[in-house]
Amino acid sequence: MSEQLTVLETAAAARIAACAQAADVEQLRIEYLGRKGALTELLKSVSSLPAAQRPAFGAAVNALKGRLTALLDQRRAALSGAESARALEAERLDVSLPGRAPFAGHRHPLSQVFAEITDIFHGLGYTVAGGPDVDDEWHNFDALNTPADHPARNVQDTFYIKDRPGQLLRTHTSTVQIRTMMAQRPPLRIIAPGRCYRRDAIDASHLPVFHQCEGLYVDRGVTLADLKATLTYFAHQLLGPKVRIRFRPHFFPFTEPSVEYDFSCIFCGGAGCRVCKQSGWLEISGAGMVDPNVFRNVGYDPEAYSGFAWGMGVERVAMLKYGINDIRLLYQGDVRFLEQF
Ligand code: 2U9
Repeated sequence: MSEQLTVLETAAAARIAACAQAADVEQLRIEYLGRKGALTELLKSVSSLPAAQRPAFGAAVNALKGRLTALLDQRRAALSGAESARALEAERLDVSLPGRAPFAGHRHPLSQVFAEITDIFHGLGYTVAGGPDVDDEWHNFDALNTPADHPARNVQDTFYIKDRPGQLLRTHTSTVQIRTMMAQRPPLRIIAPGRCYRRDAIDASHLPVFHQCEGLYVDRGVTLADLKATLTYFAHQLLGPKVRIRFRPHFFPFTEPSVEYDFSCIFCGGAGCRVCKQSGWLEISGAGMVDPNVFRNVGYDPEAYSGFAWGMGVERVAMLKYGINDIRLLYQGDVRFLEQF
């Protein structure tokens, strides 16, 4: 009998040691110690033995049961340790790797230029003024001393609102300065950034909807020297201290005298390159001393007050600043283009 137990124990120990998974150990526990297991059956058979042998055989089976239970527990513990080690290894994270920065986006280059222009003029004491995109001929043309036969008034150049006589989409933000002057007495220092509309055919430098930032300074004794100093300061703040500015005589109905102003080319320093078409200068826009007729139209006394005004196309400034050669790129929403700025 005890030989039979030794054989069973040797086989069971070998099988337990060979288990590769916790489930195999459980299978062996059932096989040996379960309700119909080998050891359980042996214990049941005790009653069929001669009475003299029963106590020793029962004790031997119970002792074997204890040893097999211990072997099964050890193997199960060893396997669950190995299994969780394998699971941990599979989930291993290298916490020392640099993180992936989330794509946060940034301001559109046009908005960046708007913010820069606004900041610079804030620093000079200007406030931002706004007005409606849909305005009327008086604010857009008449008040600005633009004659009735001026070509800019043509339906080929200006978007008039159907069925609303005299109403139009403003062609410049000068309407904002007119409205502000009508509402406030001098001194006045305002910039008027905003959307404008012109019936232009779309090409690399024109869009029918674009943005301007205009400025107006009215007080007693304001001169062209103030205008020149202001735009020079602006150029230095926007593009750096080496940029030079030049003025060329021009004509606008709303300013007298009028000028066009250029900045020295930021790409070649003025030596001449492809961007400035070898001229050394980048044409920015126009400016001038407010025409006395404009002052009369809004009820300001031109004998008491003088002022200067300037305009600039914000897309043009952005294109010059960032070296962009096609205005349409600013409106295509292509992230590969936009993320460069
Ligand atoms: C008032 C009086 C005068 C605003 C001015 C310009 C010259 C100018 C251009 C900017 C880019 C047109 O769209 S653009 O090509 N503008 O050259 N603008 S003086 O003069 C004013 C404005 C308001 C009451």
